Amino acid sequence: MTNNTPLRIWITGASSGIGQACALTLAAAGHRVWASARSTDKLEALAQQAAAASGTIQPHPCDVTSPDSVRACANAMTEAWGGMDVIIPNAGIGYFNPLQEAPLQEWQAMIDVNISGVLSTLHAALPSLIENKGHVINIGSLAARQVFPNSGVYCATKHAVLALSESLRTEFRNDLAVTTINPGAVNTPFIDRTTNEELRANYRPQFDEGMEADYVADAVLFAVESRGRGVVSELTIRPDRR
Ligand code: NJP
Repeated sequence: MTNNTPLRIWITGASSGIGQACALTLAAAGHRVWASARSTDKLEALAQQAAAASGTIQPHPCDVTSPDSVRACANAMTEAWGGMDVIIPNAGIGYFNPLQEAPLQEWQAMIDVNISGVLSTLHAALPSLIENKGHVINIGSLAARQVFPNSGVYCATKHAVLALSESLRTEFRNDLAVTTINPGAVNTPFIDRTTNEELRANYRPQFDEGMEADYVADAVLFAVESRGRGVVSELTIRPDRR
């Protein structure tokens, strides 16, 4: 397979931000994108946007906190397209709060989506990926390499994602390419979920001035299309000087 061959790519959390930008960029490059999330109305709009430019984005509902939903989504893709070449388990959330103030439910929600959701997605995708000598592109974070105040559990979940990438890379070195993209602040609705109003207001400008999501998508495209030449195992990208 050359790096020009259209690939079958599953992106979770494709209804917004980085996932949405990856879906559009990869479809514009001629790849077939299986786009999943809970907000199916947004996925339908995305599919229409891609179709208008002759791109293929296939929407499918999927809640990554439900292993049944994840398995059904993976099965639907492999039945429809005969397999999977790339998985991008991008769905992820962050609630920023000092450790002693955070509601336990927020910690649990981050663990459910950012760790258990990624695990369920990988578990469902691996058989087809291994068969096709495919590619795992995990969306880590600067928080996978550094720890910041007010986001300890988020940082812990992203450290877990990086550990999973390294585990996959060492166990499947002959069968899979594994990439971790570690972005700094990206201008998406990500921070709006934070319930601590003071922190949300303090952090919002950093995200407003962050990278645009399509810059992250370009990095993902570079990693995807490096197939046949080498593997981008870890890529850290930060907001530009202003
Ligand atoms: O966030 P946002 P980003 N099941 O809020 C989905 C990482 N990151 O694009 O289900 C399935 O725009 C949700 O879909 P929906 C971050 O950790 C970001 O910025 O329809 N999907 C939506 O599509 C995350 O891993 C920054 O609500 C679920 C998507 O997740 C990734 O980038 C910096 C779901 C979230 O879109 C994308 O984040 C960094 C569920 N249960 C890493 N729950 C940054 N923005 O600065 C949520 O270092 N989703």
